[in-house]
Amino acid sequence: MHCGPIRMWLSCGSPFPCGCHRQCRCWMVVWRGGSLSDVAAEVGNLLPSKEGKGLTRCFLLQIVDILLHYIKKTFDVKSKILDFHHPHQLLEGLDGFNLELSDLPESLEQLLVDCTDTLKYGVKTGHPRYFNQLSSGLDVIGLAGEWLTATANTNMFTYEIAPVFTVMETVLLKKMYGIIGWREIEADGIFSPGGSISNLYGILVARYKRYPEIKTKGMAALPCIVLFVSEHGHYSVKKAAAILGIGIDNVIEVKCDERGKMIPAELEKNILQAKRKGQTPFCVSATAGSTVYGAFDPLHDIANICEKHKLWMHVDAAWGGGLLLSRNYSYKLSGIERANSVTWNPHKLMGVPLQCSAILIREKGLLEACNQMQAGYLFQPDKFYNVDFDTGDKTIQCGRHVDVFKLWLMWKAKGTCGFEAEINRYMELAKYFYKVLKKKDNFKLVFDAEPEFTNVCFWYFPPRLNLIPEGFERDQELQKIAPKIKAQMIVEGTAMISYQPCGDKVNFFRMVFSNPATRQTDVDYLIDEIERIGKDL
Ligand code: ABU
Repeated sequence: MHCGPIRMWLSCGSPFPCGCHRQCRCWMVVWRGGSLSDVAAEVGNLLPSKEGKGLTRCFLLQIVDILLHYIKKTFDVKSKILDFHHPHQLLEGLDGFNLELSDLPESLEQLLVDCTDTLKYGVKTGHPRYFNQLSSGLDVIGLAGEWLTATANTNMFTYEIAPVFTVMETVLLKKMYGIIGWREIEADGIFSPGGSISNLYGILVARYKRYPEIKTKGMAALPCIVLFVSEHGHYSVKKAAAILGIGIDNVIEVKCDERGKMIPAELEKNILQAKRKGQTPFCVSATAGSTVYGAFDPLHDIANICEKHKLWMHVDAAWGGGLLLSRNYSYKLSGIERANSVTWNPHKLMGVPLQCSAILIREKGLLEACNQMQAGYLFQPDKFYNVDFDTGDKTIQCGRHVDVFKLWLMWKAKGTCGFEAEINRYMELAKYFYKVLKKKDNFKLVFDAEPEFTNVCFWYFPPRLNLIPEGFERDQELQKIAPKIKAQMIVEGTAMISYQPCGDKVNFFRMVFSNPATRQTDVDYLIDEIERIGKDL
């Protein structure tokens, strides 16, 4: 006997061929009323419908099976990372996968097919050969945390509706202050929707600290304020300046050395120049782990300059923050303890499912003073519990997603040592990758020195390019190589790696390690794959 769910499995290419009765019986036991399609079950038959318990269980168990199938494929190196289609193809519809919304409800069976197809046409970011972004991997405990979070479906603004999560957030923040080297009593923070928003918070609070009147009077009450970030710093610093009404012309880019680290003497020169021009410096945003080169700015030198000129020191450690968990490598962030604010994204190096980013401020009360609006309908001061845990008035948003539980659960599961071991392994993989590339004639490193972080930047030269003398003409050709190789990888679904131009350098690949599933064999595979695709270009 084939019931509805089994038809769904067969049509989506599941591993349950005709001998599916064990699976089939299982569903029948789960939901005694029959299969999903037997009653053309619809969403209205699920809980909280009176008789909905069995059907809900049946539906959710099938969702779990779809996800398990996907997870298994994700970790299988032989499976494709993606089944690429162009946007117009997705919009037009693919093999019954139709994104259009209808006036009438679809059956639950159709929804299961839609869930399967949504994953089918997506990207397996946990695949061992997915190197495309700083955030990658698929952590099963983190995933469980995200499921639980979605099930709880609450809002972080008050203790009243998120008692466990708001207190959990304070526990995590305390842990992070301690790792940075701050005392709990002097620190504050919140989880925000990503590194760009955390950087925005850092600059917002820096400005408020210097000019609290900004909150009531606006920018007209301020002199021409300027801030500094290295030329390799994240673009979100400029975006924050635009959002905050500071203006991107008032973000001064400080020169870097060849490895992408801010040059402290240049910073000081820029500060003095700005003062001479009548501008008012108020903040420096240093970078700990730049996006492309993985560079760490010299934080102690920058802290000295900030202290001398009384400037707020923000450290964008969105990418590099996780390295603080490694006893071998945390020295690269030495000086971070002197920062006034820090961005740290556990969804990057620590592999927490997106999104999970913290803004940490070394002054209690400032976040709230800066952002508080005292909405009487939410933050009643006469509640019967300790309203210090109503953290919503520290934020620029109102509703706030629970980003802490998955991190907390992963920390419980791995311990700090577990994160450390993974991070150390990424550093070793980066060194291995660098050493292999160094020996290969057709690969050239953007800088020939051991990687400072897990980023390794390099060009691939097809043999034809070696015949062209170094210079403009060769660069014009080289510029096209990385995009072509990447395009073919995507179309074939074999690997994913990012590329970009940077300053005067034409397109180069940026390899990055933050995926727990990646092994040395995957690194070797990537190199072979680049050569295979690139040799005739
Ligand atoms: N700074 C956002 C992440 C960029 C990246 O994954 O390459």
